[in-house]
Amino acid sequence: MSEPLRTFIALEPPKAIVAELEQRQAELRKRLAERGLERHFTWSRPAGFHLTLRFLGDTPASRRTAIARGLAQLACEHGPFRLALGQAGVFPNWSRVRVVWVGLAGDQDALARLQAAVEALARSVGFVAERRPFSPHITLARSRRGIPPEELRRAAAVIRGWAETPPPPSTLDWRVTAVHYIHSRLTPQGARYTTLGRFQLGSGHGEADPGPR
Ligand code: 2AM
Repeated sequence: MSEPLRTFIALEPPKAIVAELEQRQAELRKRLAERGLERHFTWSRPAGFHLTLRFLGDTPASRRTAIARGLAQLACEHGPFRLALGQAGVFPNWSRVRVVWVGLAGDQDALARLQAAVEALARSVGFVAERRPFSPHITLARSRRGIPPEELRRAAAVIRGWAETPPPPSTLDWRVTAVHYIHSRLTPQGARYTTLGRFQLGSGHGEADPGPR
């Protein structure tokens, strides 16, 4: 495929963590639904739970090849590390909820080093530097446009109650072993994701497939 694709670089949590995120998401949906507020949000599908390291947006084929090569190289230089789910929160703030997310705990230093390397790769390939600081999160929901302010205020209170209720202690953490290069297709039903390449950390053996599909 030679036209630009909307792409990004991310970490994908393993099944057990996806299941835990699904539970947390279901609990929030239930709380909002009980108050007639659930319809004001779009909900990430479990297949789409990921930790974005760098959103690239429209990426021509030549840059996709360069990114895949760069990720293969970068994966050689960064070893596996451990992450766990952390506290939930919202962007940008409680009076203007746009994104509801779950944060990350665990080896933040290794995560930050990996993300900085991914950012440097994006720049070296010609992408403009990301101005926003990296704020690791996994998105569970986004608010729809045009919610009446009073309803948004009520929803924010519900989300805050949910975020501040500590979930059952999670002993789950996981070993991050790969970086994924992903194509995002926007459809009326929401974003659909296809993996273009998966790069094993510490091994030096990435599998890239940026070819036609
Ligand atoms: P998210 O991690 O907060 O969900 C693929 O679209 C991913 O890239 C999404 O998961 C999203 O953020 C992130 N993303 C989408 N559009 C973006 C944009 N314009 N700027 C930065 N990140 C974006």
